[in-house]
Amino acid sequence: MTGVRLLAIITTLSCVFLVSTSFLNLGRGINGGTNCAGCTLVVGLLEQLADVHNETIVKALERVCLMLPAKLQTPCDVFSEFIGPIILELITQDSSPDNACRTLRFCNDDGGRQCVLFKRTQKGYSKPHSTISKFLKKYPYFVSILHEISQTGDPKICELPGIKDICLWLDDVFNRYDPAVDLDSDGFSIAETLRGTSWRGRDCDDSNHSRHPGARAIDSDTSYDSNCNGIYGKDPTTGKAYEDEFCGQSQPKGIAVLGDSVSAHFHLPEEWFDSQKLSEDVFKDIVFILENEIDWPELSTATGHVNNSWPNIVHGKMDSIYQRLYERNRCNYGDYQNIAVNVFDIWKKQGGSGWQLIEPVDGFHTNQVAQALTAQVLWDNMLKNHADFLGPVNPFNDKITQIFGNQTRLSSNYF
Ligand SMILES: *[C@@H]1O[C@H](CO)[C@@H](O)[C@H](O)[C@H]1NC(C)=O
Ligand SMILES: *[C@@H]1O[C@H](CO)[C@@H](O)[C@H](O)[C@H]1NC(C)=O
Ligand SMILES: *[C@@H]1O[C@H](CO)[C@@H](O)[C@H](O)[C@H]1NC(C)=O
Ligand SMILES: *[C@@H]1O[C@H](CO)[C@@H](O)[C@H](O)[C@H]1NC(C)=O
Ligand SMILES: [Ca+2]
Ligand SMILES: [Ca+2]
Repeated sequence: MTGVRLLAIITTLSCVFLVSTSFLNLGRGINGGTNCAGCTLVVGLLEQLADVHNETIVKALERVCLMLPAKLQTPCDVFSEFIGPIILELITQDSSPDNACRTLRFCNDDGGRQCVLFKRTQKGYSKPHSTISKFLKKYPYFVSILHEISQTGDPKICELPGIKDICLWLDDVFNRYDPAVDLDSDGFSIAETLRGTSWRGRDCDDSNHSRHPGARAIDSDTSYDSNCNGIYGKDPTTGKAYEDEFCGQSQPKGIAVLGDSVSAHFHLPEEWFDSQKLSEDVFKDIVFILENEIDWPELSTATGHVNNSWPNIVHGKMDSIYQRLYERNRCNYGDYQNIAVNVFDIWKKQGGSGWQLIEPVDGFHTNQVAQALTAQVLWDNMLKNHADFLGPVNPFNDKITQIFGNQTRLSSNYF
């Protein structure tokens, strides 16, 4: 049974929703929430595929499955063997995707209402519980897993065999806010994904933590490139260091972006969920994209730095503040950092939970606690890497306080 691998692919995508929301410990939503939405999309896509290509579901799935990169294949097989027969039987019974997922218990009728994504078919809507039980009895292994899961809450797609491995991998990817490859621990990497160069400028020497993008040029970079802008050495005609000659008076400026709403560029390509647009090409880079948490920092407003090489799933060109800084002044090369969610990491290391940094009503934007923490992280980063922007601590501060108190006399705005 290899036919239902596509299901695993798409369910992988659903996992992404799950893992990305579960790392914030957000609520699961009603009617089964993201589990239900994921399942319904999967089954709906299966039905469409068979329809569009006028072939058996198994055939269609086999074809699509071949589009997947190797890394996702084994878990797909495991999952296919587990759930394939169940889904096939459900589809053969002509139930709508909503009902199929209700039968599988990924969707439920919270408060007596059912939320549906697809048109209700006459057949199969509002199946009585006895029919569902009879159906599930044929699949004791599935039921035993459902039962196990329901001890801890609702059935979760991430608990299913095969998908579990994918979710574990994603969990690992999604919980990492520092580069996976960083031999000298300076926060900069030579690998692209896993919080690497897609997120922050490339480390030009991963064995020396004094050399990284945004570092201060040491000895004017006469013999080594310590700020990783690619500029070093001496001009043989003037005898001056190139860093001094070309960059010294140029006021080079990098960009560091914090705060999820500004920097995270999370979105799922519609081509992954549309049976008519599925092709090998739209899945070609799915591993890379997942390893970047579907956040596309390399194409984002703030830190974008590569041409859009996915015209089939990302529409439009890249333009970014970093790109413009670079065009304005070549000395700014590589000096970008997309470090938004590090605030969550720091908070969690202090024993907090992600949801404590989110406004409870809109469920997305950061609250005052997060704003303050972001300011602290931003300040520390400035202090460490760009103290020259801030100017020195004024040695006369104490004297000023001595003479002028808190200076409120001169200002109508107390703070
Ligand atoms: C779909 O496939 C069947 C069997 O292969 C064939 O008889 C039928 O004509 C096809 N329908 C269309 C619309 O191509
Ligand atoms: C590391 O890089 C800095 C700056 O380029 C340099 O001064 C230092 O000697 C280097 N250290 C080693 C061990 O190479
Ligand atoms: C993007 O494409 C343009 C034109 O093809 C090319 O000149 C430029 O070097 C590319 N930029 C990057 C970062 O690859
Ligand atoms: C500043 O000083 C004034 C006058 O001494 C005092 O009334 C006020 O409470 C002080 N404000 C703050 C924020 O400490
Ligand atoms: Ca380094
Ligand atoms: Ca340099």
